[in-house]
Amino acid sequence: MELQKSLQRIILVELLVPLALVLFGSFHGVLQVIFRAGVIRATSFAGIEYYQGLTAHGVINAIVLTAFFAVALGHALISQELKSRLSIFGAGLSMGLMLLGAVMAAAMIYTGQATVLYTFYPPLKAHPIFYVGLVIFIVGSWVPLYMWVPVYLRWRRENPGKKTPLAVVGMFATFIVWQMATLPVAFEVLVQLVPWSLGWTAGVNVVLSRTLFWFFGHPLVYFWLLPIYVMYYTMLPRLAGGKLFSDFAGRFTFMSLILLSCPLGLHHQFADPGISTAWKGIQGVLTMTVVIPSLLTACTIAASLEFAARGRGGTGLFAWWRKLPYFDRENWLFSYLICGLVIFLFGGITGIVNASYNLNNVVHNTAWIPAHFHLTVAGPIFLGILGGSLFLITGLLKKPVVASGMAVAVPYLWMGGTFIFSGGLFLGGLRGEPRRTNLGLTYLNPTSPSYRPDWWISTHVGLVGGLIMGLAILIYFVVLIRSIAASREAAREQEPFTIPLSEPYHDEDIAAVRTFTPWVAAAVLLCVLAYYPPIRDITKSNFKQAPGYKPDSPVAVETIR
Ligand code: HAS
Repeated sequence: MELQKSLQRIILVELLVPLALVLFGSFHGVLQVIFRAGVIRATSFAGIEYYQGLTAHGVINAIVLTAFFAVALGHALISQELKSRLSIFGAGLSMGLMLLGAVMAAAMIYTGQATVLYTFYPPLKAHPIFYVGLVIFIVGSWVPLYMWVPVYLRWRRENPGKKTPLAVVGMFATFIVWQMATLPVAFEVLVQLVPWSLGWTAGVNVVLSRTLFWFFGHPLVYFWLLPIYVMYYTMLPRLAGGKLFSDFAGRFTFMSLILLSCPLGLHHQFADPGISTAWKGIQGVLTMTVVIPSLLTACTIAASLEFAARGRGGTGLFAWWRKLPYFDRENWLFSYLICGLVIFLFGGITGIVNASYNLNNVVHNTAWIPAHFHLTVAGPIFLGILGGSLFLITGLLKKPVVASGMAVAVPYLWMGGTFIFSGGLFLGGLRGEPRRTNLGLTYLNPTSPSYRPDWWISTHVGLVGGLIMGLAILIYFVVLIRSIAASREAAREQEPFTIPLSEPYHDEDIAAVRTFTPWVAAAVLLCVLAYYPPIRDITKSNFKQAPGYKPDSPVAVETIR
């Protein structure tokens, strides 16, 4: 069944608009490494302040791009796999709200009225329009789940006893996690930040805001990861020429991420005052449990790749790796997914370091942390989105991918750049180099009393990596624009566009992963157990209400209006 024409147009807008913004987001990323290496020794460049650019970089790349991609991929997969038409009104409403919210937030960032970084927690203070824009964006991203539920229930009635397609399970898991995660942040924004930014309240309980933010912020990373896991489980084995080793492993991973994504955000606050060490310790242990679905994914995907490689004549204990289609131009999407997996091995290991309560003291708020998250969100997630978007855009437009050799080069260049960039940041982080700091003004400035010559190597290694990443993005856009400009392919025009999905090798049917209800109920219960005691302690503590600040000044600001 071909996707409805109007849905196709909505999906195209949801992919193309954020990708266009990524040009700005990436430009600010490249500027970051230049500032940090001390090549630019100024508070601003081209009229954009250092922290303003950092805010745009984080909000565009980590929030706007990821959420739009999840919605677009979800629409395509749910419609295709349930062979159902979706509500165009619902899809259009969701797109309209998300675009409006993104434009409001971007306008405030670029006019210098929302320099609050992507975490937007107080005492950094933004214009009310920024917060209202965020709320509208989030509400828009809630709509798809409520559109898909009736479609899914109808499918279940019409297909009694049939297993829900794995891709559908994965997309529902993504948006259930998103729904649960966004409730606390909606409370933070509506009850604390909007009244404060309007000047109705004098200050904010910062510890409460940070806790509500990280209640959202950690599941946010699984909201980013889940659509990419959907691609790993349902598309990668087929792209490799094989089958998914275990269907159960996929279902268990998706269900267990519903259960485990939310109740562990305190591992971002190991260094915060006002929260007992007992609850930090408990959530630290829970953080280690969320590693399990990812380790299961590593084993299952490796087994699926081995099955495919042996089918292509691969032999030996490890030599079969050589038979995978790493550089196949016809199968260019494989390279985006495999490079993401290789990067994620290192992102995952460094996440386990961060989650260890004692080791976290060494790396917290240092350059180590952005090194970790560029091997996760800027690794598998970003490459999955770049590859997935190019695939969907050209597929829906029935156009060929022009310069497919260049398309294959992008993920390898990006992977090399990311490893070099993150290598520099890891090294710097272990030597105490701070994150979110315009190092060129002070620590990388030989005339400053704070000069740290021992940070020169790490920041310059980071600079080289960042420039390579910037080059990879430019090449990607050359491929994308040339492909969009190419003529339609006659052969493709005859065929309906479908996303190629893998068959399972082991098709287990296990009752525990058949329905969402017990997993969602357990997840809600676990969240209450994990968060009620620390939030009660915070609200009973006598914290002073903090006034607003800007990131580059130690002096409190008046209400920004
Ligand atoms: Fe994290 C901070 C712990 C995963 C993103 N994380 C961050 C921040 C971001 C982020 C953005 O406990 C910074 C937030 C800020 O601005 O302050 N993280 C973890 C842990 C995991 C983890 C335990 N993080 C992610 C993912 C992210 C992400 C995924 C984005 C999508 N992280 C932390 C902690 C902090 C933190 C602390 C706070 C630190 C602080 O002090 O501020 C785990 O989920 C990781 C599990 C993953 C694995 C890897 C499995 C490997 C796979 C690949 C297999 C490869 C194959 C192919 C098969 C165990 C699936 C091989 C092929 C060949 C050819 C070899």
